[in-house]
Amino acid sequence: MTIATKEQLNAFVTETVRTTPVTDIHTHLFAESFGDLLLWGVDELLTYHYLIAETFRFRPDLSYDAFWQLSKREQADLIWQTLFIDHSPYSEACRGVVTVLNRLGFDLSKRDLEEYRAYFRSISAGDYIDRILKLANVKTVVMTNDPFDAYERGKWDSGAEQDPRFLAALRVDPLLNLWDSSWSKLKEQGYEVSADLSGVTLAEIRRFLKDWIARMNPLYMAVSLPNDFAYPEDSVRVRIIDECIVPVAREAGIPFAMMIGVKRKVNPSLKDAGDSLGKSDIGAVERIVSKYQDVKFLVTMLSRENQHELAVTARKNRNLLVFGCWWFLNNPSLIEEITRMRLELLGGSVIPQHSDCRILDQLLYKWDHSRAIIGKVLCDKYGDLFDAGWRLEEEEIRRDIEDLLGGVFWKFLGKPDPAA
Ligand code: RAT
Ligand code: ZN
Repeated sequence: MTIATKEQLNAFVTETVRTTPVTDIHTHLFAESFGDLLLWGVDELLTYHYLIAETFRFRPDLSYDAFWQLSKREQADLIWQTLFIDHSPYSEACRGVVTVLNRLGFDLSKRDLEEYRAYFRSISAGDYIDRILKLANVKTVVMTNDPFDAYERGKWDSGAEQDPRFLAALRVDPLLNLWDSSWSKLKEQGYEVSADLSGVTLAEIRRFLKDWIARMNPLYMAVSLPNDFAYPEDSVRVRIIDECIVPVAREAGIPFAMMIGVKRKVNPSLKDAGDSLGKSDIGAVERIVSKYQDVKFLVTMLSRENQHELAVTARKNRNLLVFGCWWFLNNPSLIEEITRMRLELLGGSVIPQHSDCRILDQLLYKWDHSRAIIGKVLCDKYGDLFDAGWRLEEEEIRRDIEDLLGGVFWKFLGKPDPAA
């Protein structure tokens, strides 16, 4: 049906973005068969590392050690008191908890943490996964799978049943960022590697990657890179990228995802909450993607300052697909600015958002909040076309939105969407 008025247009776009199921291309969520790796429930929500950082800002009296010695439940109590009772929870991470509790149907007027906890004791992980995926309207989530994690390796080794809603991504950070300590872990897994990359080391790293690709069937390999990531460079990291990651990505026909711009542990006392960001050199991205035009790269950058040049670089390299508003960018004002700019430069050849959820429940807020902004930006973009006399069919809008929320990813992979 042809859209006849601006009002109809806005209503249709908003509703379609709200109701189109999502493929969430980067999360830290796990299927139920991964046991303790799957985090869910209100105590996990409250102890999300984003909220831990915010709590310390209001509590100069609280020592880091004292906080870390508390049980998870005590930490959650303290965070609830500090961020939700002593102050109003309008930071994005706090607002996220409010959205989740509201979407679960809790009475927020009572602010009764015990009542929320009672619900989580009453439901099984399996039922909760079903409930959240349905409520969030997320059809597939991509996990972050770490073959260096002994607990997770055990889960893969035990051949636990696969859940088709949770797909794998092979994360290789230890290989590229911590080779000095990870080479010996590879050796323990039976690979003939040495610290100085001599002998058969590079071939053995390739064997390691191929073995894990065979076991996990990952959609891509992924790494987070520091803000001073350089390419080319005479370094262990770049040798492993050039001689292991790139050839294996090419052979397996899967992309290499680079998440660039992290400054790890600027405040180690904050543990997971202690990482920061820095502006990176877009030249490094330009050089690697143009050198390997037969390899696909998924790239997201953490600094706001890199966003425009990253979008322009994607215009020049079709093997580069920009994705998501990552981590410190996953805030409404920045999502709006970045999404608007990307759609203006790249049309719909972009993945506007991923959730980065660490806790299952967060799917509700990360997607609710992002969908609202993506919808708003699309209303403006389609509205501009409408004003210029371009008439749109509902089917065309539906197609575009399905692409933005998953189709673009699957087409880039060259694979059919298994949940389509
Ligand atoms: O967003 C986060 O939770 C970060 O701590 C990181 O996990 C980041 O997203 C990453 O994948 O390294
Ligand atoms: Zn992440």
